[in-house]
Amino acid sequence: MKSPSPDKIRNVALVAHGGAGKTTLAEAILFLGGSVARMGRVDDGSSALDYAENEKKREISINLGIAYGTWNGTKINVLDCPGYADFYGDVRAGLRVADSAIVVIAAPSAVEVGTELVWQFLDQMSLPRAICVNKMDKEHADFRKCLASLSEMFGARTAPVTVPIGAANGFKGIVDLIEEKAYVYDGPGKFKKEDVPAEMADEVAEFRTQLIEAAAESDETLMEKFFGDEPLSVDEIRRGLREGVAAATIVPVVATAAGSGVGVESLMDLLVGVMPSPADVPEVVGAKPRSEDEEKRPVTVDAPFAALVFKTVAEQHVGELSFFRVYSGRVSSGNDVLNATKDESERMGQIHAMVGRDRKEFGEVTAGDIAAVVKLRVSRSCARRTRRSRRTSTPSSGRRSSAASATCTSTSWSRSSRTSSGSRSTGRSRRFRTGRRSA
Ligand SMILES: Nc1nc2c(ncn2[C@@H]2O[C@H](COP(=O)(O)OP(=O)(O)OP(=O)(O)O)[C@@H](O)[C@H]2O)c(=O)[nH]1
Ligand SMILES: [Mg+2]
Repeated sequence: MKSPSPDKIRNVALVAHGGAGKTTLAEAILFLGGSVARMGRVDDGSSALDYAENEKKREISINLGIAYGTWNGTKINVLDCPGYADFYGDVRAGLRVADSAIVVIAAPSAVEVGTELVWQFLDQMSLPRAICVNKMDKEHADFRKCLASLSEMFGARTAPVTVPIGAANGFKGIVDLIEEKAYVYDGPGKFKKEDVPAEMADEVAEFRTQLIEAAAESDETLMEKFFGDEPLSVDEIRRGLREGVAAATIVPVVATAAGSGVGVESLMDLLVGVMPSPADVPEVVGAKPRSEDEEKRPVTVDAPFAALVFKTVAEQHVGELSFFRVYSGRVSSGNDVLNATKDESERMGQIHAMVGRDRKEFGEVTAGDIAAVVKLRVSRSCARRTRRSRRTSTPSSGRRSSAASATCTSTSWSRSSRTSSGSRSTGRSRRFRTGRRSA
């Protein structure tokens, strides 16, 4: 397996109040994304992500779950964050390497304390986000109430992209407002695509106008079309939303019942068509080892290697497994890289793509992607690595090329001024603080 190009990757964190359905949603994404043969469940211990014994026993997520699915040729790396406050360390770890987040809320409860907390985290990190109103099949589920609660709590400009057909026992599926089609479900991935039900015509027209207006506001040419009463194409709506999400002026909303896989396809369409890829976010800025100089690393495969280890776990029969995100360049098993925190050389062990506990061998990991490597000698979570140049691959050679010596250090996210065109910028820069030990 090899990484796709950065524009074909989405690194998305699922965050929420405890029990809102993040892991269930992630399981549906893995199933529809072709990574698991059957959709795992938290309740019967078959979850691919909540696989630790104490997670199975308590039926909650304790660790950050990391897995991927593929949708329309795009690799979606899912970072399933725990919901309970005791485990917020792992939420931070997941958000640190995500390019966007899905905030899951349980439809019967709407915004909860944990929703407010994760929203604050996302604000601090200026992370683009969408909202998933889940559990639409449960009693007291009320989509409009959730939208009102979101606006009231966060003042967010929400733009529903899908709306539910019915609620609670009467929940049948969703209407995709971009496509103007109804998806009537009969289990995960099993649906009939139909015309919008006649009784929902007014509601759909109202929400669709809101959506198109929100999308058009992000782009002058789209705005002209909107005021000229010209219809916007599916691609134009997605383009407008993409720019609005990146500029943090729009928060798209989808309705799901993740437990039965309802509405998850549209969420995956949103991830691929609207949410930012690693190529859409500004290049990383790092501090050169042994110097106060900064160096920028573009998110391209040909740039020197820079990565961040964001989580280290001890796995039975495997040993220590370190999850890392590549910010620039490429790396394969057997490469020598520099741990810039400790100023020591590190040989990359076997690299894997993870689906919860299951591993798939990874040939080469490139810019923007996330993978796991076994048994690193010196690197632990939050250590940063750059590729050692060929000249320095033997410990005795002692010098590094300047290209290889620039490094990414600990992250401090800050908002950057957007480009005047507003395009391709998420409105945040990735700055890596210079708080590193002197060499
Ligand atoms: N009826 C219904 N139940 C759901 C749905 N999604 C999740 N659940 C149930 O809600 C409970 C919690 O689901 P999880 O997926 O573990 O929620 P979570 O947000 O990952 O929980 P933590 O990670 O522990 O915060 C489980 O019993 C799920 O089966 C849904 O769409 N409908
Ligand atoms: Mg969970």
